[in-house]
Amino acid sequence: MHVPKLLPFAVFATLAFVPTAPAAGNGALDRRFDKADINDNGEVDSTEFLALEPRSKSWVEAIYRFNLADIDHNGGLSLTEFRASNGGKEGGKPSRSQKFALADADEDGFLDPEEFARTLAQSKPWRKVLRDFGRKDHNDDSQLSFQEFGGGIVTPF
Ligand SMILES: [Ca+2]
Ligand SMILES: [Ca+2]
Ligand SMILES: [Ca+2]
Ligand SMILES: [Ca+2]
Repeated sequence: MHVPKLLPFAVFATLAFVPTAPAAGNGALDRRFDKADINDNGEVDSTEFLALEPRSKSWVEAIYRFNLADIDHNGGLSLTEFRASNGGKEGGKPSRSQKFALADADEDGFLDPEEFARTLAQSKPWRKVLRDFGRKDHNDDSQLSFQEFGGGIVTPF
């Protein structure tokens, strides 16, 4: 936060205090935040956030909501961001093209099996990931195009 140098101390103290001030009715959410913040640095990063997610959810679904909740895009959720997003539960689900783009870590426009796994339930065994991958990889080049992924003929880029 940018604070002008000549701001009276009292005002500055109030501004600085607001984001961490306990608010009524947030008890359960705040406890969840404390529990999620494993390294106790006052922010829930993506790894800590993923640990909160049920294993039936895919990595891309979780990261999609994490990114929406991370309003200042600093890679972590402050308590304020955590509260505003109801613990990262707001935002719904990514579209197919958003899933594809999120999963494509090296941004080459294709998903390799590891990237593809990010679009499936985290609990899915690797052999099932590979089986699903093989079914979709019609040209057997060990890469899924957006079309093979099931995205239709429109590319996400
Ligand atoms: Ca943390
Ligand atoms: Ca943030
Ligand atoms: Ca890729
Ligand atoms: Ca392919």
